[in-house]
This record gives sequence, C-alpha cells and structure tokens, in this order.
Amino acid sequence: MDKVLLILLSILIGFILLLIQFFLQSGGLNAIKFSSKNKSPYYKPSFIICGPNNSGKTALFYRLATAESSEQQQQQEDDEGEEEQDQKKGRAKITTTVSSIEPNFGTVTLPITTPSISKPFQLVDYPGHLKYWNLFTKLIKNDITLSNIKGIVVVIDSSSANWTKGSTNANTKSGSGSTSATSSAGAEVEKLTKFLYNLLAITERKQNGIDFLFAVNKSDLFDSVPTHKIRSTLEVEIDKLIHNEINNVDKTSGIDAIGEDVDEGANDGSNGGEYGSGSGSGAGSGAGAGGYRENMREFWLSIIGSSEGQFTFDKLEGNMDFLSGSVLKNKIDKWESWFDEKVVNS
Ligand SMILES: Nc1nc2c(ncn2[C@@H]2O[C@H](COP(=O)(O)OP(=O)(O)OP(=O)(O)O)[C@@H](O)[C@H]2O)c(=O)[nH]1
Ligand SMILES: [Mg+2]
Repeated sequence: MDKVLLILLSILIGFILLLIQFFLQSGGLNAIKFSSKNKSPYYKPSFIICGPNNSGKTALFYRLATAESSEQQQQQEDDEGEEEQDQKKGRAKITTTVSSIEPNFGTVTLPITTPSISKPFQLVDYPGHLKYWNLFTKLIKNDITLSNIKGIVVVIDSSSANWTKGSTNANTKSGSGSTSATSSAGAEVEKLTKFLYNLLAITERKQNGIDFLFAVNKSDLFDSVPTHKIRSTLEVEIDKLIHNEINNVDKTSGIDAIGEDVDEGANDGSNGGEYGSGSGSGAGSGAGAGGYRENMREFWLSIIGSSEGQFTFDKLEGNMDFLSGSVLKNKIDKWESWFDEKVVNS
C-alpha cells in the first residue's frame, strides 16, 4: 500500500516539475504581465507641440520641458516593440539647429505660475515633416489617445517669407475651378493648411474638441507678420481647401496628398514598409482613400453648415487661440499663460 502511495506521489512531483519547466520556458512572470503591456508608455495627460518645419518647436520644447532622464527612456524602450524602438532611436541627439527627425518626449509641470500645486504633464515635440503624418496620428489616437490630450500647440514661423509668396489676396474666393487649393499662398502655408484640415478633423471628433494654441513665433524678426493676418490667411486657405474638396468630388485636389507627401522626398522603398502598417490606422478605420476623403468632406460640410458656408476658426468646438511670441527672445509668457489656463480650468 505504501508503495502505491509512493509511486503516486512521485508521479505528482514529476508532473509539478514538468509544469514549472513549462511555465519558465513560456516566459515566466513576464508572460503574465501582458495586461500592463497593452498600455502604451505614452498613455498619459499630454500637450503636443507640432507645426511646420523650422518654426521653433524644438526650441520651445526645450524652454518648457524637463527632458526625460536616460533611465526613463531606457525603461520605455524596454517596454516597446523592436519596430518602435528603431523609429525613436536618436531622439536624445536632437538639437534646435537641426531639423528633427524623431519626436522628443519630456515633462512640463503645470501651472507654471503656481509651482506649489503644479503637476507633471507629458510634452511631445513632433517633427514638422508631413511624411510622419501616419505615425503622428497613431501616436495621438492610439498611444496617447485623444482623451489624454489637454491641448495642441501649433508653432508657426511668422516671418513674411512664409506668408507673402505670390499675393495672398483675402478677397480671392473659392470656386475658381483651379485644382490647386492654395495657389495664392506660399508652399509652407499650403502644407500647414492641409495639416490643419486633417488634424482638426481628428481632434474635433472628441466631445468639445481639443483646444489649440497657434504660437505665432519669431515676433522678434523685423518682417514678422501680425497674428490677426496669419489667422485670417489660414481661414481663407482652409475655406478654399474645403470648397475645393466639396466641388471636385471626382477629382484629386490634394487632400490625399498628406498620404502622398509621405513619399515626397523620402526614399520610397524603406518608407513603404516602415509606414505601411501605420497608414491603416492613420487614415481612419480601414476605409480606403476614397472613403477617407468622403468622411472628411462630410465632416467639413458639417462644420461650415452648407456648401455656401464659410470657414472660420470660431466654428470649431475647441478654442483656437492665436498668440505671438519669440522663443529666441524668451517672450513666451502669453503661451505659458495659455498652458496654465488649460490645466486650471480642467
Ligand atoms: N528669430 C528667431 N528664430 C527662432 C525663434 N525660435 C526658433 N528660432 C530658430 O529657428 C530655427 C528652427 O528652430 P527649431 O526649434 O529647430 O525648429 P523645429 O520647429 O523644431 O523644426 P523641425 O524639427 O524641422 O520641424 C532655429 O535656427 C532656431 O534658432 C525665434 O523666436 N526667433
Ligand atoms: Mg524640431
């Protein structure tokens, strides 16, 4: 009888040993932690700095943020997949004099004016190149998520070279039949217009929208264009783009160009693979390019009311503030107040 018990006991022990071995081979405790892996390391209350190239985003980022310690970055890299790691490598090397190729992640403690009650917020400096559009939408929609975004700062270079190429005539109305949506403004304004057209369609889907600060930078320059002029130029250009899209349903007029610009000036072979997976989530719930454009048309039509309606920033749910300043001369107090306002009122 004792012998049988002994045999049964050794079978049981052998079985338990087998189970332990299996558990260790399949990744041990790490395998159990899968639920916490679902969350992106960027999933936290955030402010995003974005906008055209060379406008001063990285310069502003370094004025406001305490950059992450290398330890934190290492921890994040450990948490990320290999692909994401490759995309983000080199961010520590960024300086303000070089056009950024990777986003910067740091922390800003707000409100700035009352440090005693201030709390940390993630601050993201996103490079201006449109070719990062799909990665950008993935970051704001899937990683950080819209509900975590407390505000978006669009840094704009106010020097007149960007704003007066050709004649930017505010009276030029849409519907001229031209296929170029922004023929009267410079190339930079055209890019910014497309960027806003696509970005606002994402942020306005959140209830009450997301508040924007248009940080009209480089006010120290002698040819700096006044804030109200920049606001009205953008309104006119976005309005043209909207009407162009509505009136030219079957023609290509450049909206998908945000997708096409992905390849512009970049080397297609590597980017095709790298950004391929991002494009599905970027352009919106698996719909094809046609479906995406149709959605955008419907969205903008709902903002301007009817096809005769005119676009103004006031028609958006989010607050759109245009404030001038200069990172170089450290005149950023108006922008700092905007940041404080966003956290005090929420
Ligand atoms: N005159 C003037 N120059 C500025 C100001 N702010 C930034 N700059 C300069 O503008 C250039 C671009 O600044 P960055 O901060 O690197 O620009 P960015 O927006 O990060 O550009 P990308 O990373 O290419 O998207 C740098 O040479 C800065 O010194 C400003 O307020 N006035
Ligand atoms: Mg930069």
